[in-house]
Amino acid sequence: MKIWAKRLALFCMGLMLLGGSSAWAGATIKLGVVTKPGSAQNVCAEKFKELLEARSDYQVKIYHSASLGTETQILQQIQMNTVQMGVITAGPFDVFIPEVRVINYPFLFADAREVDQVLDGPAGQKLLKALEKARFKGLAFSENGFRHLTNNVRPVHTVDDVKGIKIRVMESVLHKELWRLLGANPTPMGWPIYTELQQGTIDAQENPLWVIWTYKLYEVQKYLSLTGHVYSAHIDVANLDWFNGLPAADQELIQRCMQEAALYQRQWNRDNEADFLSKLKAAGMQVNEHPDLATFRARVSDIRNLDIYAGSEVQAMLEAFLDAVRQIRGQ
Ligand code: EAX
Repeated sequence: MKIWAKRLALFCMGLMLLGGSSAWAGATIKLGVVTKPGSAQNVCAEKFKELLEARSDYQVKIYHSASLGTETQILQQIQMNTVQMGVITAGPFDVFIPEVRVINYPFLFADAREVDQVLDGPAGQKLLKALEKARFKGLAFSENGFRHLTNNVRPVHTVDDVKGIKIRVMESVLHKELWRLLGANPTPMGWPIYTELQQGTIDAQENPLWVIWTYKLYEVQKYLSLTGHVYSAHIDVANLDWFNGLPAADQELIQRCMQEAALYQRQWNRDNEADFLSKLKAAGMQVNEHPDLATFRARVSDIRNLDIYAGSEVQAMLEAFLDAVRQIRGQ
């Protein structure tokens, strides 16, 4: 009897071990991006897939080109764990986690060097941690890039030229408020927006240069002003509970692969920016490379005192980011 009981116990343990080790081996991770192949999000997602599949038995299935809906909808699916991961523009996160408005604070970063130091330093890590309140595991920051304004109404040199222009903004609290302050007439919409621009439902939009090129917005937008008003990160996330349920070694591997993919992708974006600009000029866009940004800054100088930055947690996050930038500049 005793021997049989022991054997049975061993047999059960064996089954459990087998089950435990094979539960994730070869598992498929669903990863969502809203954009199409060739886009910044896809470059990061594809690099992540390549790295993780080369180093493990995981399979990564990338859902792209709005096949899962807008970025807001992808975030909801990640929360429900019907999709495990995403490379998502920071903008739409700020409805879920108000602290994210801090990364998109207008004119926060002067250049890529400041971006990297802040996002890869303690301030960026604090922000990734804050995502856990909405059940996201923040893995890394890749990038959309600095956002610039395009429109069909008139060349934009000073902030007064923006007055009354119907502009599409992301489904983001910060972006809507920002364009209202600048004097435009903002409408939040998910991505993509080519048809709306073509049909004239909206006159303007703002995005990094790769977007304007890859989505052929030069066909439906005449004027481009290099406003660089907001640095647009992607936040590369997973469902928190799914992630925490993985073996520790797998968690580490997934995090490392995403961090490497993000660094690779940021470099890709920066290496290609000048090229995107010349292509847009060659395609006939009328470009203002040096708009009067002082007029834009003046209009938003009060933004930190508005409701969107109220609340002690958002305030503390904003201080952490502003401090980090001041430190880099030696102020
Ligand atoms: O990444 O919605 C947006 O404006 C995003 O920047 C777009 O998805 C491209």
